[in-house]
Amino acid sequence: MQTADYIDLENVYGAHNYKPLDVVLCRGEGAWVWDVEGKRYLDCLSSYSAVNQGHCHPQIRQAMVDQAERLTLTSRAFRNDQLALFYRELCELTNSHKVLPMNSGAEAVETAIKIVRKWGYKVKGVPEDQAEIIVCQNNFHGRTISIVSFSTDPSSREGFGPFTPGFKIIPYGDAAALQGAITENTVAFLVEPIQGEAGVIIPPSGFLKQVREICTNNSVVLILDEIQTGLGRTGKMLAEAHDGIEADLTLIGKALSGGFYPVSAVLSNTEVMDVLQPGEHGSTFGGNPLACAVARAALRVLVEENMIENAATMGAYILEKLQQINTPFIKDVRGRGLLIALELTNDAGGARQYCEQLKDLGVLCKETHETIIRFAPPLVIGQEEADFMLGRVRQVFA
Ligand code: IF1
Repeated sequence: MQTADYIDLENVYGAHNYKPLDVVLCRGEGAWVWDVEGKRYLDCLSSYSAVNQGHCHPQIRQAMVDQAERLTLTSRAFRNDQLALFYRELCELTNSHKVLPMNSGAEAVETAIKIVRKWGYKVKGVPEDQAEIIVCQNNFHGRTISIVSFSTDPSSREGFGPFTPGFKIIPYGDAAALQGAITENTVAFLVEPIQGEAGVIIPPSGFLKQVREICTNNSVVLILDEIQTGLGRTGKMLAEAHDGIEADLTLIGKALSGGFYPVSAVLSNTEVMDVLQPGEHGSTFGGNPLACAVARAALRVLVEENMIENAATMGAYILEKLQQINTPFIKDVRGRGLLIALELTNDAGGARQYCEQLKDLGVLCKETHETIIRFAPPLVIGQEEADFMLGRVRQVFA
């Protein structure tokens, strides 16, 4: 079968909820992937930051194979010998007190919403069913009904009502708006340290510090969604470290498994998570031994192979070189670590066509919204690979 055959089959049998680039991949190694025609591409999306460690990292793969031969799933009705070690290693690496393991990012978000609501009623004294959670405009936290209930993106919401109540929306990066939106029923503020889907929007400096203070002063739980920004992507283990703060609840997913398996987690720095009692929350697959073994290896290689430092240095290098590209079609280049966006001017003709051209030149990236190209290569990217990518980007703007 060739590229067109796979695409035809997908169109016939699959739901049409995506519009992917027409490249059919069948192999990956490090920062590179290959399509079914044997053509090689530099992956500058990293499966939306789920393969920070590079594709098919040999040590993560080995951990997965070894564990798959021993034990894959116990359910949480019984204990397994990977979970405790996963908890301890994750807490030590992220300076957290407690972990609640789930599978997808959206599930971690849902879990945090349940925790802070319960905390609001049990500890803060909010009247039953009155808990409010504050979120930001242009947020992206996932696709479940509750999460799209507080999305401001029409295509995420339209036709999916009725929606879950209890959310208030404020502008991103506006600490005064947060202060103004808080009432005695506010239980939490949920925010991305950098808005990914919105186009790599970096808040004004000092925003997260002010947010931290406002949340502390008003007994509001600060939930940072680090599902995309966490685990090295921005050049720190967690993006919160750029602002020298700590969230009360931190959500991670994606790269927690290095792309081998869906693994997510809610991390807690406070007693908030203690409100959950047996039977009140869980998941068949959450915390299973295969997931834990994979995640342990994924975290280990991230640290041992200095991927986070590499994200900081290569990210700064790529950002600087992108900023030097001289073309009337680029409006802004911004980023932190290896989460980088090129925003095009309105007359550039749309980001999609540049992504198509880059694909033909051997670089895979994806537009977000009409005018923004996001570059988020695996954190293992080297100088030569960065130069390969930069050369191709210069070429499409020449
Ligand atoms: C898709 C974007 C990235 C996330 C944050 C929670 C989740 C995500 C900050 C939910 C997921 C994804 C999902 C993916 C596209 C993607 C994405 F373009 F939509 F914004 F990464 F940039 N919080 N992000 O970014 O995690 O339930 O998917 O595991 O195709 O929808 P999930």
